[in-house]
Amino acid sequence: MAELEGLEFGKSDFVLLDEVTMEQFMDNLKLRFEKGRIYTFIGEVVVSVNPYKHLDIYGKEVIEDYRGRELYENPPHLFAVADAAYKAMKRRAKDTCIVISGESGAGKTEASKYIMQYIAAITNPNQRAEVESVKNVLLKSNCVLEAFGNAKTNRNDNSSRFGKYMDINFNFNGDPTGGHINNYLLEKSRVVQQQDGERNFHSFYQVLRGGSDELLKSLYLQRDPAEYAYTSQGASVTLASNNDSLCHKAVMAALKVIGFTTEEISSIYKILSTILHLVSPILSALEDCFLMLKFLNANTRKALLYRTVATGGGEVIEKGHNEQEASYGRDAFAKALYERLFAWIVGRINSVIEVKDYNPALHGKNTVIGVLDIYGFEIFDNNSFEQFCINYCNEKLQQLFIELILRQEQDEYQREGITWQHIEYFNNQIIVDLVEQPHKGIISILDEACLTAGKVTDTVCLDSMNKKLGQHPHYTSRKLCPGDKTMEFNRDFRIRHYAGDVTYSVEGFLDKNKDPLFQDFKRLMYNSSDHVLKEMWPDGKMSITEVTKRPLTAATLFKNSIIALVDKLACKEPYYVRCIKPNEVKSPLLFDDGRCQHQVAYLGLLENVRVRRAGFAYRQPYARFLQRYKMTCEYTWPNHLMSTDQEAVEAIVNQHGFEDDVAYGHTKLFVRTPRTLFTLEQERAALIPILVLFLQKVWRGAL
Ligand code: AD9
Ligand code: MG
Repeated sequence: MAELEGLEFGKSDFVLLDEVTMEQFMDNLKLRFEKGRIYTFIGEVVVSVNPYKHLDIYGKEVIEDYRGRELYENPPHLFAVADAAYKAMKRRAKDTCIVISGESGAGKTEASKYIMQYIAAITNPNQRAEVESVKNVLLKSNCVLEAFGNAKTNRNDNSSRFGKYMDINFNFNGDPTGGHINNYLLEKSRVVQQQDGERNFHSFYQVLRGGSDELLKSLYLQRDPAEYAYTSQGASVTLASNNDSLCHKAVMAALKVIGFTTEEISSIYKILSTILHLVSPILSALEDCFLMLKFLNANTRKALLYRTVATGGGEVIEKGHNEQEASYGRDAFAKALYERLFAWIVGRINSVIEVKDYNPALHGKNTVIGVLDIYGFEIFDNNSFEQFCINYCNEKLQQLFIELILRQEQDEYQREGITWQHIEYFNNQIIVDLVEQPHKGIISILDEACLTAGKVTDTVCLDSMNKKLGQHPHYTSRKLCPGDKTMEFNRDFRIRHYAGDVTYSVEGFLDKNKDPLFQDFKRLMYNSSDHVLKEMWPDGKMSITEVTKRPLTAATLFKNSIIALVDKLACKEPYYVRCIKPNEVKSPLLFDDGRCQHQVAYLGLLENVRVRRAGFAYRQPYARFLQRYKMTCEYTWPNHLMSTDQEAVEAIVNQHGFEDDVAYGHTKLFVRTPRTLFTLEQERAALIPILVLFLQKVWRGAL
């Protein structure tokens, strides 16, 4: 077993601080970071600080140290949480989930990968081939999803530009039988536009740099990303920390392991090439791509230059694009091609890992561990629709955290009549409402503007928000606050999020929310004889007159998917990893006090410590506690003569001298520290063989 840490490394659990103050919290966090101890507990929550350097703490021996151990037996680690979630799932047949949160670059994706590696390492001891293959696909899917869904941003060289929730299914043996991935809101605007210093999705650079000469030739591609407008806008085509060429080979290998066919892999790269060529000045190269994807015909050029519209009278007419409309249509097409490609890849992986033929009667209950790695809170210089969605998602997750960790806990103490000093925390429900409330919330106002016929501009929509939300304490804009020069008239609005103020520019909001893609493109793709491409565009089947029903807007679709996600998480036993980014410059040495303190504050970590410290780690109904531990006390074994179960439980507690560590609720016993239960468990384990021997003798008539 790993040595528990000495005091020179600070307190391994924030619950052990002398006083719960921001100062002590920060001192401990900093001390531990400087000593290379990046993980610290708050009870069962792990706080992690990105080390920005390789640490030798994820190897096989370390995995063995944590395997099957109790949380407090080892120093804090992701593996401890992964093991706790796994144990709960296996021993108590509970669905569990691990929610990893923190801002961009805080280390969420790395954490999720270590957690998956841990689960893979401790399962399937008998090396059954079908389980090994499921594990392999689950692990390999990361590499593919990162290639297509991650990009270099100014905050993180490998920033996830989509949210990911992965369910891993287990059989009654505790071995993985399959899984399912949900992806959320890929930042598709990146396909056509990148800020200074940023890149498009990794996949483009990987194929350009790592594809064989033959592949590139067959795709009509030049090797240099600077050749293409979509891969060179951010003027940052190389990654210091990543080798595109090697990654391409790894992705190709992963695609094959997962089970993508040669035809499918070929279609994926043809689509990437087509996207790059959409902005090529050489028309013939673009037409070659269309040919390659088998949709070049008389309609192709028409789809790019015209749009078919249904008039009010049901007549169908063709309308020529002006230059601006044509390039708008082209960009929308490029974004949609990539988005559909990504969604299709996720769906294809799911089709391989989904649990097939699971028979609960035969295999026992199918349980799940969910791992959530979703974009953290974002505050950029320029915040647009994407940041609005991402930050709304974080509000929802914070709400879940409050609900599960802060509120339910306190509610239960109250219900059970335990003396309890209520702990104040900021409840962000009011901000969630500001965004999602029907009729009154920002999303509703946006949708209404999108549905209104005629020219409703972003500015008109902003006016409407100002009118409806002017009184809201978490909403403001320059019009409402004319003296505030940090916002622009008729363009900006500001939300006071739980994590801080964010100013959004409303420019482009309506367009991104409507997310229109002319039906002509969809039909064209659907009619391609490239099966893979066709599969991505099932809605291209509809005729123009069928399309009149308006699809849901991007914000509403996102809202619905996040509400479904929260529902999914809420019915599982949650485990939390709270990631902190120590500095803005990716340095392993720098602990930026201000930045860290800000994150600790908005993640609600101090409140978390307070609730935890005042609270009780374990609780059990009296009858269950008694059933399990009655053998450890002479007054309760084999049966007690007291008038209630509670009295019998008191007898056990008193005999062991645990009086100060427990409280008696109306129906349950509350235990403050895990060590108490651990001692009882050990005693029970030591007694069982003696009891078995005793019972065997009774049966044999020897006694
Ligand atoms: V984003 O919201 O997707 O932009 P993440 O996912 O929170 O962000 P990520 O896990 O990608 O951040 O971490 C950023 C970088 O920090 C990684 O590429 C590593 O270089 C570095 N990192 C993070 N965690 C660790 C770690 N445990 N050990 C070493 C780490 N380096
Ligand atoms: Mg990430």
